[in-house]
Amino acid sequence: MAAKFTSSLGKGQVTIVEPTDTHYYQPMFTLIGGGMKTLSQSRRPMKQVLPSGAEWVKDKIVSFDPDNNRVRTQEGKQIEYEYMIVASGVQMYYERVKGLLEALDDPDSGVSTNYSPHYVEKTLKNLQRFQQGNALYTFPNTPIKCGGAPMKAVLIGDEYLRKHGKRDVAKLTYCTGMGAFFPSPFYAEKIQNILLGRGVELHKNKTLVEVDRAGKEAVFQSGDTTERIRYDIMHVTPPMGPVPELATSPLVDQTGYVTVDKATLQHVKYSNVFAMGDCSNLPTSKTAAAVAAQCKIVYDNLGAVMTHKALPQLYNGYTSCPLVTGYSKCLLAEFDYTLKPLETFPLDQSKERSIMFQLKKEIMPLLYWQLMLRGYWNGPGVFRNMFHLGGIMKQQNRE
Ligand code: UQ1
Repeated sequence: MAAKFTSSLGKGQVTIVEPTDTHYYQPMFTLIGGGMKTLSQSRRPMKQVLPSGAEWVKDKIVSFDPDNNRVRTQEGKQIEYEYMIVASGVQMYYERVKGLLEALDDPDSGVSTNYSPHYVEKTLKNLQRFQQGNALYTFPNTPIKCGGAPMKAVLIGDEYLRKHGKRDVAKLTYCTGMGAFFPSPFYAEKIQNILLGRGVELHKNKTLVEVDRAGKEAVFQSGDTTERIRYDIMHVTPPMGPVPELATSPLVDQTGYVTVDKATLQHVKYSNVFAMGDCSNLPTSKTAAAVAAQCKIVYDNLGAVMTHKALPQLYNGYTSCPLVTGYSKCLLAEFDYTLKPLETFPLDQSKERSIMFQLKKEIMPLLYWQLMLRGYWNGPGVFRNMFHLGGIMKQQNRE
């Protein structure tokens, strides 16, 4: 968004408040955990990815004061704005699972998570060291970013163990704290069949609450009952939530996410504020693909606010999950607020395909670095419309 608005408004008109030095292409983390990419391929210096015409304040916002159009930073700066886009993402809350951080920090614990650059490389190490026994995979009871990633970890783990002759001495178990395996029922059924076909034991409504590193046991809660499951290796998806600085601000609802109109992405109370991506309360799945589609909405609608025009764009909730199912195949789920498929390509995307794997592994990173970060990628809507012109029709929003 900074790149887009720097182009249209000119040099010095955009300020980015961003405390970190390094930008990660996080969608690559799943592949790093499987040894298909390296951590260094996923990162760039922040300076290199921010638009040169924008001012970078390398500091952290500690409080939002939207009634006075200003924010305060950790170093004590007050920054005033005419318009603001909030895009702070979500934060990991490791400490909500007792013993989790200690287990992640212990190189020999067998516990990892693909959700962090600090721990993602452990996922591959754990698979390499694994001899036999239980491989556990968890999903918390909070909304998370990339809801497909915990399943990608188990499917890649399964194929790794098969390739190395260890699958028949391994028991793979997947436990989610949620009541469903995937938000879109259409894809949920396909994905559940893939997991069952690979011999993965599946549990719903089972939340990881403690990691007992010494006893190599994971403690789960379902309703009032607790259960201990032994693990040899475990991939944990930590609970996630809004950043605390935002959660205590006037911008959010009781869940801590920024209250925006689900179609226009404009804040419901402060008309000069927009939010996008994971920090918003948009009722869609938190993915980079969703953000890509939201770029056009926010750019055009905020542009209209600046020029006192009616808001022209409405977001349909588009989101996408390239569900990598191993070392060569991928199912490309795409859906909107209705949760029904809204697919780009004129083929059945709910099938595992190697072309989709190549799209995920080779094309998406290029598209992200070269186009999206420069303000030139607004999601695949143009391609979807193109493919569906001229009779290459596939029924959209299938029941
Ligand atoms: C996408 O736009 C996007 O954002 C850059 C992703 O994040 C990495 C994706 O994974 C996907 C699948 C899309 C959607 C793009 C196409 C071509 C379907």
